[in-house]
Amino acid sequence: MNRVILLSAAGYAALACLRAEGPDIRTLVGRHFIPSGSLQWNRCRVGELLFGHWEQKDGEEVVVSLLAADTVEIHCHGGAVSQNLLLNSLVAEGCQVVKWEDWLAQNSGDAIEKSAKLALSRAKTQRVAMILLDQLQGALHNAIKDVIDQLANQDLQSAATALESLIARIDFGMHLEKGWRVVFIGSPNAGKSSLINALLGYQRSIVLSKPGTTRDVLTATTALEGWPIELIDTAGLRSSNEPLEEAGMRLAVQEASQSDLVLLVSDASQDWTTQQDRWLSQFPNVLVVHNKQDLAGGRGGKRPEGIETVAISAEGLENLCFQIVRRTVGSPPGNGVAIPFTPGQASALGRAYALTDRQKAAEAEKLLIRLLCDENAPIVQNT
Ligand SMILES: Nc1nc2c(ncn2[C@@H]2O[C@H](COP(=O)(O)OP(=O)(O)OP(=O)(O)O)[C@@H](O)[C@H]2O)c(=O)[nH]1
Ligand SMILES: [Mg+2]
Repeated sequence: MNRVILLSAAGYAALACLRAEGPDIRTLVGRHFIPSGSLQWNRCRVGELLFGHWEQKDGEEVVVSLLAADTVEIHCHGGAVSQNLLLNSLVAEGCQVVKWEDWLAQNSGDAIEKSAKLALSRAKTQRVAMILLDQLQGALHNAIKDVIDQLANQDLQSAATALESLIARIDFGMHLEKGWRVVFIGSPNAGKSSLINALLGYQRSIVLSKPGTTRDVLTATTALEGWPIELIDTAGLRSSNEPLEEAGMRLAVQEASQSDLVLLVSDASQDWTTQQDRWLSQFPNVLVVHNKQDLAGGRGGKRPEGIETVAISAEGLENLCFQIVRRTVGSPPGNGVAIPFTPGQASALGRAYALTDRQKAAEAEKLLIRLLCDENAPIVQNT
């Protein structure tokens, strides 16, 4: 069966890449591809690529590469019109369209490799991609394989220690794809939205000198030190009779309790309040920001330790970024380290550790073998 797979993400790339494969694919492509110059498609050798046009001499520009006798890769403009033109021509020739996720699943070695490829396609930053690439190249696979060997040798102590260090990296790994959530809370007008805008470098939140400007929860993702971080702007917290504003504040507290870090933004030109003390103790991971230092003039009474900023001039923002990363990402693992990065891996490692603890080496071993294999692999039966 001849088939075609759109490998590049729609709308994101300047170029699109289609893979076409099957016993007749060379002939089918040849009916639509017109090479430029003197080169001929039927003389093209494996490994060569040709530039030309699709359907007509002045048609869509394409680069066609013969990867194998039955595999062709076609590159065209990244827009939907160009991609669809090529796809439709091949579908009209009887090619089956295969989703790239399915093609990837069929062409990946083990379950971890498959998950790493999928996660890589969604990586928001290069730094995250590098870590997933390590896993794709076998870092996690090898670490699990070592534990399997230790369990097979009845070395439960070493297996448990190795599992403990893998489990310690789960929290980090689970954030790679979704990023870390940082919620900005504080009194109205303290400068929460201004700080977020300054960190993002553009006007995303609504900033006005009237207290109560932000009434909803606004989220923007950015990269700090190469890590994906979600900055969440909330409504200023104060007593209000306005239902809309009250709803906004409820959302703010809800967001804060589900975040990785709460930034308690205060106006340094105002006194520190007992209400702010209450927020400080309400959330487990809070970082205090004393904003509006330009207006503070040594006022503000006794204040807890925190970061001093001036949102409107970006003063103190470098330190703020640094502290946000330290308090969320922490100290990232070095190159080539094994990192579990999916909920399935996390749960299997946790269960294997519990089994090791109960001296059930054989069961733990089976579970980890299953983790390396595809879910449906017949090698090991479900325990
Ligand atoms: N002088 C000075 N003004 C600031 C600073 N940060 C923010 N502002 C100003 O303070 C006002 C309120 O800022 P916002 O960022 O809207 O405050 P907010 O905390 O988001 O307010 P709400 O959404 O109402 O809770 C705006 O006029 C800002 O320009 C600062 O560091 N110094
Ligand atoms: Mg605001």
